[in-house]
Amino acid sequence: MAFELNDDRIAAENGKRLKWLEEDYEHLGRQLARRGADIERLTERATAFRVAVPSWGVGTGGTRFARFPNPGEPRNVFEKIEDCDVVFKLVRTTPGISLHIPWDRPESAAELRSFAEARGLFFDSMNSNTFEDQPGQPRSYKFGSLSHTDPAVRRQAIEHNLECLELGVKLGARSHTVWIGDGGNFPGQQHLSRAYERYLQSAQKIYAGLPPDWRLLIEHKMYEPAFYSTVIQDWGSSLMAAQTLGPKAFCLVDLGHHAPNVNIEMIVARLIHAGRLGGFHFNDSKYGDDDLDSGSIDPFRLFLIFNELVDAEWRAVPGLKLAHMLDQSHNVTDPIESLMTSAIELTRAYAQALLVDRKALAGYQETNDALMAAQTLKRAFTTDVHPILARARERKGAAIDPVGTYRRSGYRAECARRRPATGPARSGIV
Ligand code: RM4
Ligand code: MN
Ligand code: MN
Repeated sequence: MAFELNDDRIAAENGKRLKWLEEDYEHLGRQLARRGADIERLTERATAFRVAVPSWGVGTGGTRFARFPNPGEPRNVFEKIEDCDVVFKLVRTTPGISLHIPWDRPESAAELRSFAEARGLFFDSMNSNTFEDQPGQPRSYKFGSLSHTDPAVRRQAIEHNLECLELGVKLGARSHTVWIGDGGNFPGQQHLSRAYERYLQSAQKIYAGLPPDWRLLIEHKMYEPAFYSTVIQDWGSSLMAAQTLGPKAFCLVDLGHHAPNVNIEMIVARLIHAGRLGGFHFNDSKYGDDDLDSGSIDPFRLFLIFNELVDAEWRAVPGLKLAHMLDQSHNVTDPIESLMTSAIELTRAYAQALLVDRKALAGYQETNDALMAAQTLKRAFTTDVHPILARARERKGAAIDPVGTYRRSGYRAECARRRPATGPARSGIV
């Protein structure tokens, strides 16, 4: 099939589905009106929802056992942006791209920026990488980076982060995400307090280099690659660090970075209370940092997280400005399909959270009516908001059926022709 994926193609595909969508939308609109909800208002909010895609998410991921690449994988940052553009065209929720440096370090920042902007895309948060060694790098991160015992290693890690800021300014980014793999595998290997203090001193130097309108996002992770202790292991360490650094430092919650069964929506609520919730890396997991597609394992948890965010909006919590990003590793799917589906799942959780009858919920909470309070959330969660999401996409010129439209476009086959495999590429994914 000849490759074709442009606005006309999407509109033609949409034309075949419009009548059914209108029927479903009208029906849902009548149902919601009976509940006192205005479907048009919900559709507007769903239309405005945005999440950034990770540049590292368009290549096939891998585990420490193997990587099974798809045909036509992107071979450089420009090809990654072409794939991000396809995701964007089909869902129109993902104009932002989060870059990982040095994986995506461009030769010319200006060229990369105009390549993205010509497609209506922009650069969201920058991500530094001091969790692996790059070829030719003078000092090793084997025993840590920002918290390393050797000041020369710390300096190298700080400088890398400052380089990310400099590059980010040229690319038009506005925030920088720092996740470190520092930690230990053995009790006693690291002095737990001193390692944290060294991290804070290094982070202060990065913070001091932040451009005035930027935010520093601190990402915690319980374990991996260090398996006994991790320097920024939880939201407590992250919050203390943000508070120590200053008002431009915030905490980033990656959904996969907690112990199983941890109540992440509680963490979200606490960070909102502290005025330090800065953003998310969305993904889903069953056991650890599985980086599975958002909403694929526990959509109710995702809904409960969005419930906290919508509640904060409803309470008009000041200063809440969140960086929504996907951080996933696609091992068995076409990454473009996973990213589109995940962006839709997030919008779904958001639309469902908007449907919570907050006045009723507050009343049930006040009177300790546990059953009805829970039912109020469940009622919103069990509403099939598909017509709202499809309508929002169709109005933006995106696809009513993104995966179907993508598959019929022949894009992957075209990529396989244009981008012959370059050998057994490394995963570039942790
Ligand atoms: C880490 C963490 C970071 C991501 C790397 C690739 O586990 O989630 O956000 O940049 O993986
Ligand atoms: Mn992450
Ligand atoms: Mn992770």
